[in-house]
Amino acid sequence: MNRIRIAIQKSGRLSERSLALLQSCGLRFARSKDKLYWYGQDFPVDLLLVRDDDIPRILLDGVCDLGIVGQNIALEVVRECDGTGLEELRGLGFGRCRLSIAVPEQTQISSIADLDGCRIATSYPALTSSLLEKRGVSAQMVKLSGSVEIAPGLGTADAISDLVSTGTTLRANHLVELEVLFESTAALYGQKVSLPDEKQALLNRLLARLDGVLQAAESKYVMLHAPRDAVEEITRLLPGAENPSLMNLEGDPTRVALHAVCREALFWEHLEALKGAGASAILVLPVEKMLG
Ligand code: PRT
Ligand code: ZN
Repeated sequence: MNRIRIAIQKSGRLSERSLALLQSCGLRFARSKDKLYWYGQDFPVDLLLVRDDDIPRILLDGVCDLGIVGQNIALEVVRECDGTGLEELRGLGFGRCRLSIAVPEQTQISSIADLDGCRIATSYPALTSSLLEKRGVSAQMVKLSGSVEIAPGLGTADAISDLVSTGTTLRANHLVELEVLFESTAALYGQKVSLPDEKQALLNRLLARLDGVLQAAESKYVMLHAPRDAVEEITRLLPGAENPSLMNLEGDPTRVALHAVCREALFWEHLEALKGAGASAILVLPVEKMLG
């Protein structure tokens, strides 16, 4: 059957962004009553809504072709050894967090090396121990599926390895971040298998749309007026811009209108530098879709 099935998180930090991303690829779904399986309309892509932890297994078992999940979850399964059939197809840039080692405010541990032989509470034992082993540290993993941050206070671990975003949870539990082990974002995963031609063609079409959405999200359309003799310098100052369009300005032969797509983030500092180089009437517009 030439339909693609994608597993996404049913309810949690990744749910809304995962669905919104697929919708911006032009996918629409008929929501079923039990809300676990959504049938794709217009485009043969269906959704399965599940707990995020189940997504790698669902892919490895071939229940779904694609899944959107945090790299933290996928890599834990990969490190556990049976996840080598998973392939990261695209990083998606949302659900950002870091897997960090944190220790009690009062502790003898002051560096990663001091963790040798210590007990570390974590929901990511395989990923944590492999990242520590790369640094020559061998520690004992205490696997917990939640409330990892209370383990040191209970005396069941000397340190924790947990996801951090704002750091509020650590502070509330009198823990300090010792070091970031790994930066994670949500990613689109697939199986490392070859698909029948038609299904592969469908997947390629979906990936091309996804690339268009991801590129557009970073891109900005810039319009400005520039002195004719500063066009080269101004083009150089536009991040990720190629071949701008130039147009004459009626009544002013010394200046031109310049339009360009910037494919990298554009900050106030960039705009200030453009102004410094003689640009005026600078307008920055969002880009909704991009193809080719
Ligand atoms: O029910 P289900 O199993 O599907 O969801 P879940 O509760 O296991 O996962 P959920 O929705 O909390 O997280 C889904 C994914 O979001 C994670 O796998 C990460 O990839 C990503 N993510 C991003 C985070 C965080 N930020 C995050 N801060 N996941 C968890 N946290 C937790 C962290 O474990 C800690 O308890 O938030 C706390 C720390 O947050 P701060 O802001 O206090 O530092
Ligand atoms: Zn989960």
